[in-house]
Amino acid sequence: MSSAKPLLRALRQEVVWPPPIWLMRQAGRYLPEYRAVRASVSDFITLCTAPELAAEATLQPIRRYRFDGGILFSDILMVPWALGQGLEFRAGEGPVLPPLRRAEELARLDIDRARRALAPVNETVRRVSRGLQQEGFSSTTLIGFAGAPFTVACYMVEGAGSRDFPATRSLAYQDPALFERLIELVTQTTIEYLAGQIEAGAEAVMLFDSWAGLLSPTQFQAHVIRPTGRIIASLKARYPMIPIVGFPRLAGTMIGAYANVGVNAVALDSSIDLSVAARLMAPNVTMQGNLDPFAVLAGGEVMATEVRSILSTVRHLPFVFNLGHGIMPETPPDHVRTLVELVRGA
Ligand code: 1CP
Repeated sequence: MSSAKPLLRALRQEVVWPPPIWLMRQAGRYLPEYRAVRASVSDFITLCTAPELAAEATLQPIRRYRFDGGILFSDILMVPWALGQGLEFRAGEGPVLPPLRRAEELARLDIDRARRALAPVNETVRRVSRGLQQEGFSSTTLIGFAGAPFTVACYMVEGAGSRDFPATRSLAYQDPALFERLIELVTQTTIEYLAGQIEAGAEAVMLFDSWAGLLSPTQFQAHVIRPTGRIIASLKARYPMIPIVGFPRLAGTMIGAYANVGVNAVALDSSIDLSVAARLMAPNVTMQGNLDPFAVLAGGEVMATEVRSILSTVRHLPFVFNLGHGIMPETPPDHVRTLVELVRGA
C-alpha cells in the first residue's frame, strides 16, 4: 500500500528518486513574503496563535518552491507557553522565559491550560490542510511538529537559549526527581499536542531534539530515548500509519540507539557522514538531511558539490533531502531555487 505523496513514501522506507525535499525553517525570514506577514503583528507568539497568518506563513515556501513537505508554522516553545510558563521573544535576543528550577515553579504549570491554549495551532493545521488541497499541492505532505521533551526542558530550565545549557544539565544530575517530573509533564503534553495536530490533518510529525547532543550516553538514554519512546509508542498505538521523524541534533554515535526508538526516519545534522549513519542505524529507518545550511548561504559551485556528495551516498536508500539545521535568515531565495533544481534533476 503506497501513498502517491513522495515524502510519505520515503518516510515509509521506499527508495524514491529523485528524493523528496523540504527544508527546516523553510518558512521564515529569508523570504520577503514571510517578513511582510511577520511585520503585520507585534510579536511572534501572536503570529503562532493566529491561524490565518500562521497558515499563510506555512504555505508561502510551498507556493515558491513546491516543496514535498510543508511544516506547520509554529514554535517548539509554544508548549511551555501554553503550560503557563511566561514566554517572550525579544528581537535579536531570542526566547526568554522565567527559569524553572524548583518544585513550586513546576507545580504552577497546567496541562489543561495547555490543551486550551494550543487549540489555535490545530486550527492552523486544518487551514493548511485545506489550503494545500485548494491550491493544488496534492503531492505535498503536511508535517506537524513539537520539540522533544529534553530540548523543551532545556529552554524551560535555562530560561533562554544557550550554547551549553549548564543549569539544565546540572539540574538533571542534581535533582533527577524534579527533572524527571518536568520531562514527564512535557512528554504528556506533547503526546496530546501531536495527537491534536494529527486529528487536524498532519500527515507526518517531527520531534525536534536540537540539544540532544549535549548529553552523556546514560543521560541520553534517560532524557532522549525514554521520553521519545513513550511519545512514539503512544502515537503509534493510535495512529499507526503516521510517520514520525526524530531530530537528535549532534547526537553522534547515539544515532544508532536513537534509530531503534520507533521513529520512521532520523533527521541528521551536517556533522554526520551519511555512509557511516547508514551502517549505524537500523535498515528500516529512513535518513533525512543533511546539507550544511551555510552551503546554501554560499550557493554556487560549493553548494552543488555538497549536494552531489549527499546524493551519491544515498542513491539506493530511502532518503529525504533536507538541511542539517534551519536555513540561515540571510540566505538568498535564489539559492534555494537552485538547490531544489539540483535535487529534482538528480
Ligand atoms: O520573528 C521571527 O521570525 C522569529 C524567528 C522564529 C521562527 C521563524 C522562531 C523563534 N521560531 C520560528 C519558527 C519555527 N521554529 C519553526 C516553523 C517554521 C519552519 O520550520 O519552517 C520550527 C519547526 C521551529 C523549531 C524550533 N524553535 C527549534 C528546533 C529546531 C532548531 O532550529 O534547532 C528551536 C530550538 C526553536 C526555539 C527558537 N524559536 C525561535 C528562535 C530564534 C529559537 C532558537 C533560540 C536559540 O537560539 O536557542
